[in-house]
Amino acid sequence: MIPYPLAIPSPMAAQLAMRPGALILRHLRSAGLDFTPVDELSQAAGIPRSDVLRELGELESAGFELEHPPGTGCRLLRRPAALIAEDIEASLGQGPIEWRVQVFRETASTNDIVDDAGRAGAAEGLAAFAESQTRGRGRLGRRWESRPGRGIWFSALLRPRWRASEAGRLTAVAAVAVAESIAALTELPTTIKWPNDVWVNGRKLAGILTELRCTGDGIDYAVVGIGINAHHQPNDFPPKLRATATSIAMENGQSPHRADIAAAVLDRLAECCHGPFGPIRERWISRCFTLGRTVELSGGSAPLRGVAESIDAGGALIVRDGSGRLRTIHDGDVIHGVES
Ligand code: BT5
Repeated sequence: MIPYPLAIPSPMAAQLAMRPGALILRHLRSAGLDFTPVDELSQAAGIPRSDVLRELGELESAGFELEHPPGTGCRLLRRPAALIAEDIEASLGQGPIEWRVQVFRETASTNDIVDDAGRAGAAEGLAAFAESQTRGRGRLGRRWESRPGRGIWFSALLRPRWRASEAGRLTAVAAVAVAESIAALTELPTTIKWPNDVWVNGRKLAGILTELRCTGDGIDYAVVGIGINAHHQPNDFPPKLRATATSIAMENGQSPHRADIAAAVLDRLAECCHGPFGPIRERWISRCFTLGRTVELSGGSAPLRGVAESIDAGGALIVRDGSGRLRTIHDGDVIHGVES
């Protein structure tokens, strides 16, 4: 597991507020192509001048192209294509969660990193990203293909004050956050397939894996793992996925910078988790193409065929079965368009 740059992958590191490098980047970005004096950067980041110079050096070694001739100040010319924690943090808005971002070059699964932190008592708001996952996973032990550098693979630590029976909301809010963020950045017509997929034009663009630990009737912590295909071309997917998977670049011609997508999703995830679920449920319903269709369910619960009618206040799917009875489904796989 190799963190980058210099982030310590421990719950302790996760308690720190936004890094000085992120504050410097944010300030440089807002100045555009104007030079910013080092003293001003020192004030913006709350660190001494000498530390600003060290931070600038670290940003350069992470791939940021900076210009800082002696006595003139500094300006930002280019950001690297790689995912950098400071870059994501600098792109975040001000929301109800203060995200603490870590980026790993390679790890088994970002869900494991965040689960360890959650179990050790870390506060809500840790977001662990990886350029590459060697054992990225989906639900029910399935594999998640995490082509290095092509996608956004991350997990967020949340501690929602919801009952355990409302845990289905987590996947729903994450799906809304992903679908809306990508639609806002690209205008792609993103849709949601219950319970955890984001699709574009009939193919899977993103998946969500929610894992949680409950205490009694409440949720102690939740790990919301999100995988978004960004820069993939068809050959980046294994042959068996080429007919069903897609990426932002494949649908849109190109992808926004992954740090901007990541920050947009984190901002929306915080907003959706901390607001009332009612309006989020409405947003979910307006994007979901599972509703109103005849579906066949397998996986989580006993096999069932019926018409998907809605989701309830806990995020579960409501299906009317062949005998007209309403059934509440908490997990499973959906096949659409089955004749009843
Ligand atoms: C999911 O499971 O869709 C959840 C995916 C969550 C991935 C994230 S990445 C960060 C975090 N760390 C992890 O280890 N996981 C999370 P499920 O609904 O079970 O779908 C899995 C199925 O999607 C596979 O069986 C394949 O058919 C398909 N699939 C695998 N990789 C894909 C990809 N990159 N794009 C589209 N489809 C994929």
